[in-house]
Amino acid sequence: MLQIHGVPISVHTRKVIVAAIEKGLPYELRQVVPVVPDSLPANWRAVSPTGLIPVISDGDFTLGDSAAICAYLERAHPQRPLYPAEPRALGRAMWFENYAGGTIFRHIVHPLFIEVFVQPNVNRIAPDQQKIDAVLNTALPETFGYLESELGMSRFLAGDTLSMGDVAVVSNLITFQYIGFRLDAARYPRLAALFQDVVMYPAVREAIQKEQATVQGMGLNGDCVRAALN
Ligand SMILES: N[C@@H](CCC(=O)N[C@@H](CS)C(=O)NCC(=O)O)C(=O)O
Repeated sequence: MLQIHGVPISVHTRKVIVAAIEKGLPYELRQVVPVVPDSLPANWRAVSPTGLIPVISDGDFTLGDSAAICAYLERAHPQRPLYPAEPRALGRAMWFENYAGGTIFRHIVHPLFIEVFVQPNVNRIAPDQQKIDAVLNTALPETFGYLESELGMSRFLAGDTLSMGDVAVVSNLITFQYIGFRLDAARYPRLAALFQDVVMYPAVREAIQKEQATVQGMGLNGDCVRAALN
């Protein structure tokens, strides 16, 4: 069976879980939390050369990086595609998947997660409000404003059907809200509409439902996905 090493509230692990669910692949989630050193398996660096999650094991094949894993799953299990066939739509889907990991996560979700969750709960130090404000006042409006400007021509970021680009962007927005921040629907109405569409997509919805025990266990705020839980 496909094994996914990671935690479901990780924005990148969630992409892989959604792909497995969408494609009807049975999987086992092996809990690995990189910021909690005690949670790491003994051979972790051999499994994950970067130390990051997610990593999959599929029989004797091991692979890291959510984009590489999702591309692998797409080729190995082409049913219910998550990447468009049309060249420009494929390009856009991959662009937004990349943008989600390289910009939204790296410049917004990761620094905020470090300040509001890791510092107080793992390192036992107070969050740095200046760092939080810098993200909220600079990186966030630039990034969300760009996404807002890219929406409106089509229902999803790469056309009229959901792609991994949408899953990757919304996965960031879910974790961003779990850690206590809000997506301002008045300022970013198209992005907020995309968020609602994607969380209600059946495979995403199932992934969200399955991760609620972790959300509650970590003391996070699941209000943003209430609609997907009913
Ligand atoms: N490019 C990688 C990024 C993976 C990544 O940054 N994972 C985060 C969790 S979402 C992580 O492992 N963070 C732990 C750390 O930074 O030490 C991917 O797409 O899988």
